[in-house]
Amino acid sequence: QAGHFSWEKYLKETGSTAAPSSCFKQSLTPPLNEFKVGMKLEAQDPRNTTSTCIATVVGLTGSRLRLRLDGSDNKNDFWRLVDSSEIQPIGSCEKSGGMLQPPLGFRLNASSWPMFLLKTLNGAEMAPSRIFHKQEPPAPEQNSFQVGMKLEAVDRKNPHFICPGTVGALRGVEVLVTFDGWRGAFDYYCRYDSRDIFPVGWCALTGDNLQPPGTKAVLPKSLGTPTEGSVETPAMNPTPTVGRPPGQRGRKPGRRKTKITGPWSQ
Ligand code: MLZ
Repeated sequence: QAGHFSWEKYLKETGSTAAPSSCFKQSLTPPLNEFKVGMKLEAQDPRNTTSTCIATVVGLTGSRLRLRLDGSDNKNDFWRLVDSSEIQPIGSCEKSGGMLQPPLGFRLNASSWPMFLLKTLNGAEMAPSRIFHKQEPPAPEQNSFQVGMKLEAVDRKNPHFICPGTVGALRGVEVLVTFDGWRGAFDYYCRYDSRDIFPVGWCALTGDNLQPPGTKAVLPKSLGTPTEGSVETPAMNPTPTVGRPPGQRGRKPGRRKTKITGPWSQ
């Protein structure tokens, strides 16, 4: 498709290499997503991980589900891989002797939870257990990432986005994920076996939509670190300048009118 990001060209253009898939806790062939919007399942409350709640699939994106906890609002959606150990079929919690909990921020009085639960599950379309994946892929034995390797990573501030990134540093079992073309506001450290990082080509395989790199230059260390929100700096390799006429400097890429296509676009 025209204007779409091509890793092949980008890697060549930037003289970089992709992190080998053996570095990741992801299956070599992405897990099949057979869920449908509207299906209900059990999920760990991301804001209160000791409770198991009822969630509804409100969207599908590649091998991921967009989930919303029943009884919560629409401002706290979260995304899970279909092979995540944090989701399970309805009934699993009870089977293991647990009790389904209201989500953090339950919009009704806590005393109305049992009735709410009853009504929520009555006639609900429950995701069949056969579409869940038995287990998560095994974690690699050790952190084998190297600084400079390219990957695809969930933007944790905008978790619906998976973006091209680079390993910026290593810290024991942790990896610093940096986002290409962004100055650092979205960077995070995660464990090497995080489910939020993927090998180059993952989105192309799953059909999830990979964002193109941003357009902000990253200054070399010798020139100092630009402060957040500072004026656009002159682009330096491998930062793209294409599609950013001087009059548009500072425009947020998310709101640009013209698509930015780097030399790595097909
Ligand atoms: N709305 C935001 C999206 C930034 C996404 C960055 N991903 C690494 C913006 O345009 O600032």
